[in-house]
Amino acid sequence: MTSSSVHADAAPEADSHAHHAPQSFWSKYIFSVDHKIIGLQYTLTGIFMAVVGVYMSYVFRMHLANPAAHIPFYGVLSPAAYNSLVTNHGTIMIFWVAMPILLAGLGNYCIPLMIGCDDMVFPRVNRLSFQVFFLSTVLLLVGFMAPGGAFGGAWTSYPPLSAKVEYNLTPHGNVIWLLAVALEIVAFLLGGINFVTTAMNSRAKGMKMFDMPVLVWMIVIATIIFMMSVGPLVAGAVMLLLDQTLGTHFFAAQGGDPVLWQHLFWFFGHPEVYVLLLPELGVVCEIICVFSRKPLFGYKTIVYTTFMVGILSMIVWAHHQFIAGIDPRMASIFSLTTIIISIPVAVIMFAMIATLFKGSIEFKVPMLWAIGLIVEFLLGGVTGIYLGSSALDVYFHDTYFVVAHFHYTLIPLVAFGGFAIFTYYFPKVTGKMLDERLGRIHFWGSAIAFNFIFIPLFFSGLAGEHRRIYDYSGFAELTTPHMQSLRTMATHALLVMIAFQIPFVINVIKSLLKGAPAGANPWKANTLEWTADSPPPHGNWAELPEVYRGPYEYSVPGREQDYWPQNAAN
Ligand code: HEM
Ligand SMILES: [Cu+2]
Repeated sequence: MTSSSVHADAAPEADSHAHHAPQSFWSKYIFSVDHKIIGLQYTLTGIFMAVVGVYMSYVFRMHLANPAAHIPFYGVLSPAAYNSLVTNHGTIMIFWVAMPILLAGLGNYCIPLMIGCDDMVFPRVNRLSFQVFFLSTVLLLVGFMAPGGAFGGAWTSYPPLSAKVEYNLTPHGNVIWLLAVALEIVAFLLGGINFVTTAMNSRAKGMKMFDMPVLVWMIVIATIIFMMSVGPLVAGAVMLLLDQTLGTHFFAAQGGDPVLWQHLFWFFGHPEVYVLLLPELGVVCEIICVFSRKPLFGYKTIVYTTFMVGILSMIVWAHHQFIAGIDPRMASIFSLTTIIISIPVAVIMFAMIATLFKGSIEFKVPMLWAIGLIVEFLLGGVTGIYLGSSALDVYFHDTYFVVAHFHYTLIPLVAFGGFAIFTYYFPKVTGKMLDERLGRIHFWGSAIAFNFIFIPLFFSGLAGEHRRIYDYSGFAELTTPHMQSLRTMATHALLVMIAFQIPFVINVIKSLLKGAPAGANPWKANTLEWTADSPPPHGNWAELPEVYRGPYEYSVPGREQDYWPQNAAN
């Protein structure tokens, strides 16, 4: 293992950072090859798209609470616009919010800093990955200006609806949507190459594989799952593009099979949720050790179990096809694998909870979000057990119970996890501390409101309310006052959750302008990123660190300080 300044795609003489420190605004911020800047570019684009995605949910939730009424800051929502808002809300939240913030942004900013090297192995490929991602973002949004409007065939893009213009009525939107998603996938493949090669080849002197922080393991395993599951989807996307543009029949009844797309999509789609879950479990592990001053319980068990999750995540996908006419014997097998995968996830959750046991816990804001994620995600996960049973899914499939279930897993990851990352690393990225009081108001307001958005939707789903329906007036049992009150409660809770983002925005602006200086290690943590300056300079350290121990030596008996940084010689 060489000490760690290897840049395969940079000219050799440019290796010592003093030489190619970026000079102009353009080379420093727009065309940067610095992993930290690229990480922030992904994160800021993701935050912008989160605003777009939440705005879309605001519009269609307002419509559902008050059908056909004028919606403030939008107007009256038409059926076609409803379909394209729901479709692009889902697409954006998964591909343009969760992926750039939880994987690309976090991975780019943290991996080199956590393993003690100056940058990714392929900095220029890294820059290209963001440029392709940015292009895919612009392309997706251009779809809204296309004649006929943006694609409205659902984020799962099932044919024949997605393949035939006479069905989806968006002649250009459907092709633009497909190309944007395909480009986004290319961007993450390019980025993923860097994550795996850098973690494997650029660790600091003395850092063995099992000295790496769990967050790095989680991001590397998530990247491998992504790379292993995305191939069939890319092939499927090419076939769908041919069906859309050249009228081929890959997914049409004449000689093709629409259910084939469902398998290709979910062979990627389900592992994708673990691609989003694992980095968040990594962040939570880091935060709970720091704020309970305890070593991580079962470090190696967590790493091995995560590999298990990775393998099992590849063999559960057909639980999305329980009612698509697949052989019931196959459905039983996928019911079994779906139930089994909850075991390793539970093992990791229990190990995290065991870490807290007898800890001297400090409920700082990052810790509140981390604990909130564990609680809310567990609630969401448990409701998945019902849906994993092929018999029960006959009733639940495509109802709001499903919508509530996956939001109870995805929002804890994206929102609770996203804010945990933001509040934990804000001091490192900016050199300033956030205001704790405003942080607490933001946390409690958002966390409570979140539950009141989706709890009513479990009940409306139980009562048979289907998803993706613009107008319920045709279904007498769905327009009772009770059902309408559930819809209204969900929408009002969303408005409350949006309102509680105001203290967060005030906190960020106030702290950027006059927050207390953070120093290198405000949380007294052990991992290497907290040994670099805040913010870290280009190249991260003047002298690359050397590692003498694992990342979680907290409250070691006999030591005066309750933390022991990995690079402290003694
Ligand atoms: C404040 C936050 C959010 C609210 C209020 C919200 C609300 C909703 C609602 C009500 C639907 C169903 C619409 C329908 O079927 O008619 C929906 C669909 C969806 N949401 Fe969200 N959502 C939020 C955040 C998220 C996040 C963070 C993600 C993922 C990371 C996400 C992913 C999805 C997906 C994939 C769909 C399915 C879209 C489709 O049917 O094509 N949502 N959302
Ligand atoms: Cu699934």
